[in-house]
Amino acid sequence: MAKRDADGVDLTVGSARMGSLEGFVLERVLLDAPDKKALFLLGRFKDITGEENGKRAIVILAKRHFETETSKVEQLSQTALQSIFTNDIYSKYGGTPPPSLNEINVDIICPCTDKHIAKYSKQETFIVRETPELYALVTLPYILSLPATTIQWVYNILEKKKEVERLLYEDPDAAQGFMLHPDLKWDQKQASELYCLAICHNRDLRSVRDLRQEHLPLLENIKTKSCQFILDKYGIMQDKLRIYLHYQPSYYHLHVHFTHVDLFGAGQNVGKAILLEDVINNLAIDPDYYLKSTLSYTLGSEMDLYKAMQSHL
Ligand code: M7G
Repeated sequence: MAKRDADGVDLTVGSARMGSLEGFVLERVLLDAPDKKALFLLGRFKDITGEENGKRAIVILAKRHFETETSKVEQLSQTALQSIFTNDIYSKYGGTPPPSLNEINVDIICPCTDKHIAKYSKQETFIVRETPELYALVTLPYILSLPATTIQWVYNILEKKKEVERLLYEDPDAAQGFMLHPDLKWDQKQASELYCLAICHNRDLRSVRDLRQEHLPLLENIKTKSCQFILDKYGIMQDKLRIYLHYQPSYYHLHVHFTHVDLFGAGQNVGKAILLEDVINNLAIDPDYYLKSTLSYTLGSEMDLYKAMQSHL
């Protein structure tokens, strides 16, 4: 009998949710990302009977940044050293820190879809110029064709079925309210790596393309209340926060990214991130800015949206 959680979701993915990656059978390395010190793997979890034809999964392994708390740094003196070379006053070693300082972050998507595999696979990147006509002809039909399940995790958060204990702040107003959560990518160890996500309660807004001047109170509300919360809890001022939306996002339910300004990663690329302040400014100047504008962004050659655009050129 399959083991299920409170929502009836099948938990029998090998031994992953039971405490180890033992049942994971590697199919291939999707992506090796030295900049993120991360490895993206595709494979299958053995099913409960030990057969290898279990659910397909993506496993993302990422090395953690050092914690700077004094007690943690002091423990690093227990690091075992293996000499690589010495030359005059210079020497290099391989080091093995104590196990408690040697943990990695492990993210699992199981079962994963072909879209997840495309998203995390090595691929060529192209710049796309999306006119309002191209949006209507290709992008919007693509978004509408996506199964509702792709944003189930968002609704689980909004309905307080999942990540309840991780909720940082909520404004429950249906039109202008939102929930602030730590992003999946943040392990909450260091404020200098802060990454939060503000998810609005309004379910009609898919992306920046849907924003009009009437949504300015929502955007201002998200900005003001999230910044105040982050200042109170983490002591980070607004001018140390990079606040942005993605276009194209991976998930078409409006959300705003809040990251520490010193945190760098692919999600802040020109051609992907649009600063919230710029969105607010553009809508203040022209109520229909995002209805009328051509928007340029990057797309990977493996993405379904890129393929759909190619067939219309
Ligand atoms: P996006 O701009 O739609 O796509 O951002 P991106 O993944 O290309 O950036 C979605 C954000 O939601 C990302 O920063 C993800 O790390 C984050 N995220 C994704 N999932 C599935 C979850 C989740 O289950 N919980 C939380 N807290 N964050 C998630």
